[in-house]
Amino acid sequence: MKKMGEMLSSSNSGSEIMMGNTAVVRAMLEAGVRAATSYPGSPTPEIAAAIASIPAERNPMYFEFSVNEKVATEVAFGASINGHLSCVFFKSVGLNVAADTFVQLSLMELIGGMVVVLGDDPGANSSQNEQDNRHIAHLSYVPVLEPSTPSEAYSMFLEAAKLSQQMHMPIIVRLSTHVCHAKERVYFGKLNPHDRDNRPKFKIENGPYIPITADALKMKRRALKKLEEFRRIAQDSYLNRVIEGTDTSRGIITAGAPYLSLLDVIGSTDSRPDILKLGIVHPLPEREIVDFLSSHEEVKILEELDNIIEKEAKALAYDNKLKTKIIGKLDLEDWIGEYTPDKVEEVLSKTWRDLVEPSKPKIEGVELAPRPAQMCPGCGHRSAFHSIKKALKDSDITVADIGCHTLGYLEPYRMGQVLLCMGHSSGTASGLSLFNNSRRVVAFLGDSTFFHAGLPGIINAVFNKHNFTLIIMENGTTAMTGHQDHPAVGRNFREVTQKIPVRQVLEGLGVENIREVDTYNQSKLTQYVEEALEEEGFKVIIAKHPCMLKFTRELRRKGRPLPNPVRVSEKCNRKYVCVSNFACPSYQITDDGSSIWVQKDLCIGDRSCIQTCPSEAIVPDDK
Ligand SMILES: Cc1ncc(C[n+]2csc(CCOP(=O)(O)OP(=O)(O)O)c2C)c(N)n1
Repeated sequence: MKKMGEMLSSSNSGSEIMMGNTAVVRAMLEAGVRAATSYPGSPTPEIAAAIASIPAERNPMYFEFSVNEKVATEVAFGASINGHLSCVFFKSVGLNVAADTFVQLSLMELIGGMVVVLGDDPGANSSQNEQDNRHIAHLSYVPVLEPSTPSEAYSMFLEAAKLSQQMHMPIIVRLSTHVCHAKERVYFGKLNPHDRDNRPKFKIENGPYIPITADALKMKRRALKKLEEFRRIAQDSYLNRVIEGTDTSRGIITAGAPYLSLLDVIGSTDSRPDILKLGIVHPLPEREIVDFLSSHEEVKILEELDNIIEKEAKALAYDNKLKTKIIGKLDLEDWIGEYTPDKVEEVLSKTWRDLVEPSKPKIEGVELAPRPAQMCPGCGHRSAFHSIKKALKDSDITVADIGCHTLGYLEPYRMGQVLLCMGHSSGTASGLSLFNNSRRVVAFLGDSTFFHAGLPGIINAVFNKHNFTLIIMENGTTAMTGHQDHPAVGRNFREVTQKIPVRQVLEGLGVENIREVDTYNQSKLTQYVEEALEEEGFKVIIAKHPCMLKFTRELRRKGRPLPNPVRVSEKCNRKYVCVSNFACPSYQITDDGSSIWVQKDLCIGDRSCIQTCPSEAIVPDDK
């Protein structure tokens, strides 16, 4: 990490093998970004990790994890209209949370410039959906650059920053999971010191900044005009280019990660179609597309996620009375998911069988052991679900939220029967409790999510007197995305800060019925849930235990030993509660099913399992 930070802040030009996410940070520094903001979410958290690696004295950039993506966007916006180049980055669905703010940005004069780095997630590898944020860019009149490689992530960020500063408009650099995480040698330029003028430049005359009544329409007209100006730039930009092939009757229009997969698939074929590789995917370079279409008989549009370029290309062909056959994606049976080389091979073989034959699987069926997602050994959420389940009836309705605790929906806990997005659980539970006198409703919520999007649902539950039990799974961190601090922790990205305790916030919001318990105190938690479920109204249980993955990592870093693991003694009566109900992955059943043993390298010695054994057979291995 130290080496990475030094490389990122070195004033010399050079080259290094780095991830797309890291390359973006080098570009941020070279471009002179003053303020960067984010809320964590895959595939972009390594951008923050790279920023954290820069020695403080060599980092001129302010960075914060804001409480959610909307606030992050607003902080970056505020910095920009005060004259500072800013950047906000987050995952695909983060744009939904930021949307109310984000859609306004193109109406504003962003005098310092502002780059929005999005981590889209084709294949929904780590998101609750697979959304194509080009739609939101269209809706918001914001240009989109789309790199295919880490090197392009670097150079396109620089280009986006330059254009955004020139045109005072927001520009998206749209990454996808593969580009964020791929590694390659990136050649970077010098890091010249930037003029650090700290005088606030905000002036109302720089605007307009108030989009109300007739001005909202004037501002929309300006935004549309700027987008057209940007289209003219796109027309001549080196970011869109034609790569000539050997088959001049056929062409492919593509962008982003699918371009690399395409090269993999057709690299060695004799008759390669021409390729129009787009780096600017919104607004499209219309003249270039029309030229490309008109000089080919057939053109395949190879794009990941939705068929946005396809629709625009077809409209352009119609307007220009072109006869070119345009082959999109909707005729494919299964067009969703990541455009990996395998997928592109499948797609192209359906389009042009003579060009690409579907290859046989290269590796004959290797059987891998199934590895379902699961909570870590010692996870406080496991103790919570194990205890809560004892208090629930089959008819109860349980509402999941997003975080590590979502895993409670898995066997054997089976809690959390519906999930929309971060922070939905209180609102959804409120709706489920309407006209409902027979089925009790229980909702779950993580502590980072509490601050991110959980508060309005809670306030609404107090305000409108809803009837359900909310269990806040407080583990003192944003565990799922890599342990980022949140407002209850007492640290922000840079320094020790004031703690904003969950309980005090609840009390301040007027929640009267609050219980709080450490989840390792399993019988107490069961009792609290039983009691709360018998009561009317809105009840909150704070079920807390520190994230043990974070805790054990910190111990290891300090060179401190973990407590001894546990073992199963001869008292074991083969009731299998440790495996079947508690389901800590440290417990294993022997192949013949006759006994249970503890995998010592998994057990962290937390001992939360001891109380689960009806035969009292689990003992610390030091006895
Ligand atoms: C809008 C949005 N932003 C970010 C994410 C990524 N993400 C998934 S869960 C989560 C927070 C998890 O933290 P917490 O609520 O404390 O639960 P924990 O994982 O610690 O149990 C985040 C940031 C997301 N899914 N949606």
